[in-house]
Amino acid sequence: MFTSLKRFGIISGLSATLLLAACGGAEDDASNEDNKNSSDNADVKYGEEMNYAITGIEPGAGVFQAAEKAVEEYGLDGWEVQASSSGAMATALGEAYENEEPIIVTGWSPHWKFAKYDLKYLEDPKEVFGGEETIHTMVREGLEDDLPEAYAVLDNFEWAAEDLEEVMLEITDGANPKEAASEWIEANEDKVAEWTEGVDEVSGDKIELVYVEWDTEIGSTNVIGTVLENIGYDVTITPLDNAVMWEAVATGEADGMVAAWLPGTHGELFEQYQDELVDLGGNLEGAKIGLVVPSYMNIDSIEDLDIK
Ligand code: PBE
Repeated sequence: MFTSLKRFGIISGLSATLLLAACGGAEDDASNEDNKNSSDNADVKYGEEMNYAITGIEPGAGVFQAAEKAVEEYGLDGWEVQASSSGAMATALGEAYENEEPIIVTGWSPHWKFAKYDLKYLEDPKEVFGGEETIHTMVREGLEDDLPEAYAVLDNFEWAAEDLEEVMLEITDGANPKEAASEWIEANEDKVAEWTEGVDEVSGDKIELVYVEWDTEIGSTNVIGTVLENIGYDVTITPLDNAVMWEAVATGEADGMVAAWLPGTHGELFEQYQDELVDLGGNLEGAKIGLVVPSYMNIDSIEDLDIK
């Protein structure tokens, strides 16, 4: 399923986007070439057309809070980051894209939207959105003693942006998240074997992972949850709000999560809870957040947004 040429093309395209996004310098060069007169951009008045609204996601998300900070720091008077959900943001983006209308969304990578649409991050010279991030795995204190096999698997869990993108694309194309996870696991036995190497099977021990219904986390949590199920765990995955997810692991109500974006996006939550949970380190490198627009928009930087 993942090997069809079309899909391969989409995934390679996405990887290139991430690569460019990851090396800010290269991206800058490319967009400057596309848009020789960046001073032209200053004349483009998108604000009114967009009702001075940035299409946000859940207000508890780090990227939402960073977007509000950006409005402040760039002096975008009159602009508002509208609370929504990740799903509604994606729908709004798809609709605007179809009609070639301007839209600004709070975006992140890895994400399937870069494979489906031609998009770009707005430059962020004040670095309000931070740089490249790593997604960490966090577990509750005591998990190593209570469920050593699960602890080992969660500790070993590590994959590439391209892996998660494959799962996300399947889900956005209509696959049930659990089925997409199982398919990815079947197609990537070698990778999964590294996570479960030397780990004994268990018989029905209960484990609860928490996550937020962001596309990235739906994909990753379903994959690691299914891997744990395959070695014999009785796995529950529970969607929560961002802050509640952190709190649940810190208080030991939940066993773990694979959704901690650091150092920037969830930096404050990490600071708040770091003494009460166990950081198992990165499970994915090269993640990123920012303001994302369709490439057909004649604007390159947050600084170029017109104020009311
Ligand atoms: N996200 C996806 C999250 C982290 C993962 C970028 C929407 C956030 O902003 O908190």
